[in-house]
Amino acid sequence: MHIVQAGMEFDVLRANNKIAHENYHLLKEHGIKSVDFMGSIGAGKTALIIEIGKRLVGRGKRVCVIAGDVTGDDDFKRFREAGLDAVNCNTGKECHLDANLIRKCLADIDLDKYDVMIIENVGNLVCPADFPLGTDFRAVVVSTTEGDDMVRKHHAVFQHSDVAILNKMDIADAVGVDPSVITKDYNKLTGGLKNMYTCSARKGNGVDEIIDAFGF
Ligand SMILES: Nc1nc2c(ncn2[C@@H]2O[C@H](COP(=O)(O)OP(=O)(O)O)[C@@H](O)[C@H]2O)c(=O)[nH]1
Ligand SMILES: [Mg+2]
Repeated sequence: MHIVQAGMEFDVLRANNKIAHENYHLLKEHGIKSVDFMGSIGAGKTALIIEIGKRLVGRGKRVCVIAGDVTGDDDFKRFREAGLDAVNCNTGKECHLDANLIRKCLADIDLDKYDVMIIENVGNLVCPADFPLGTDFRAVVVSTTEGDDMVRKHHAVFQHSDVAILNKMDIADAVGVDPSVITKDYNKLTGGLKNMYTCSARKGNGVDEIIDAFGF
């Protein structure tokens, strides 16, 4: 029984990776750079994407955001209210986006209109890691309010991400978290090869450095 389940899981992941590959090429054919933002509920993904999106639009980039959520359109509305083009993508009950859902979203978007595609994944530090969507970059956002053990507890999502971000630096003191504990854990996990970006989506500090990391 266990072996059958493992086989099924392997097939699902393989099918996802194949479609992710197709999404990647579709985005490339249209000259679009893309990033998938993963992270817990409340880490500040929406706030950070709005800040990044607005700055990119200010630099003349044409930006589209895909708002991934289990149900509802709260984040989609926040993106639109911030003046960003956005598409809502509900998973129904799944705890992560997958490449097939993104393929369906991309089919409804006029890709010639955009330079940058930003995807907000469903709030979750576990499941999205296994499901690449076909973006150039995968980013993980954690925040000081989640405590100082996020890297130690969630190796996989950090190992599967190109860019790691620690948000809510403005309230680290207030919640009694030392950010250096988190950044040191990340350095240890990545063998010192990569640094974690620190920022405050609320205040705007550190956001330009994250944009530079993507090369948008
Ligand atoms: N103080 C502070 N609050 C933040 C920051 N980023 C996001 N928030 C707040 O944290 C809450 C969750 O943010 P949201 O963007 O919805 O998180 P998401 O669930 O990851 O998309 C909201 O009330 C935000 O205003 C930050 O850098 N500093
Ligand atoms: Mg959100």
